Amino acid sequence: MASKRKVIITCAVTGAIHTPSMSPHLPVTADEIAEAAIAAAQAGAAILHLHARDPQDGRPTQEPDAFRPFLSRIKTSTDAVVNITTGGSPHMTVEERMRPAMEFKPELASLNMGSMNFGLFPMLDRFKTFEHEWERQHLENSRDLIFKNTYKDIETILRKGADNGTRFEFECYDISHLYNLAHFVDKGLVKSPPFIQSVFGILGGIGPHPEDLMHMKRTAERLFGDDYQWSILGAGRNQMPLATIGAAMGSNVRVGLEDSLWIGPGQLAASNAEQVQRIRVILEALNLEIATPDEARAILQLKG
Ligand code: KMH
Ligand code: ZN
Repeated sequence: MASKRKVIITCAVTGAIHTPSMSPHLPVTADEIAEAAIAAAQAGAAILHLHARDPQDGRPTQEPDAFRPFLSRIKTSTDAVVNITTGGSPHMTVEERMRPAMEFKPELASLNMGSMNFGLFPMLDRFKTFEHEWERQHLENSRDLIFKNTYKDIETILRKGADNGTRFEFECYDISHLYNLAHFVDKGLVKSPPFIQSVFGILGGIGPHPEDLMHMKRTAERLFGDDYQWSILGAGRNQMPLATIGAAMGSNVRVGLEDSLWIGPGQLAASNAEQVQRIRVILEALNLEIATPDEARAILQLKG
């Protein structure tokens, strides 16, 4: 009997985009992040993509000491692949953003493949009351914000990651980011297979239409042939529909409260695990199997 394709579920647990006033379910403290991540792994996430927050007001932080307590709890309670952000928040400097990945040398880290506008301000139409002033500023200031990922920045992170045995989730928010990745593959700085996280629906990046997804896939195939691993991340309400379309076409998937606070129209997800369970049901209905963490390590050729 032919074996079923294994799909890697990544869960992005808290991120740096959403703010605590938007959802009471967004994990903020180290204990909340650890518990949410462990539950997501138990629900079927093979990879946990992790950011940290200041426990006082929920502000994103790249302070390694803010990561340490939840990393150690996650490592003792799960065998999930730990993926540490180098994106941090678009408001931070690249040096700040790199700190935790350089300190903890994880198997996997994110790497954002181009500079771009990063429009968070449309969320002001939906969310009007904030407990902390920084939350409003975080959205408002994105009108005049460049998420800086120059060639020098990308090369620095690639070289330091290689020294640490860290491989990357290449965050590609637009077609040009695939060409940037191909450039670094050609320079010999990226080992195959690159793990491409195609991001849809961020204002400043490619849109969330299925045609956009097709264009990303066709371009990735033209640039990398069969020699890449593809994953789909749809922002906000696009999360489940795009993950479903992508999975049916051969992609891996990413869910989690970093990317969407929702489980249905107007309905907040109660947890990260709820989104993992939802995509798992969809994948199984598509006759696909969930990759275990060790299967994900083998597929992505991680150091383990
Ligand atoms: N928040 C996502 C759209 C990163 O952490 O490097 C992309 C992201 C960036 O996960
Ligand atoms: Zn992230």
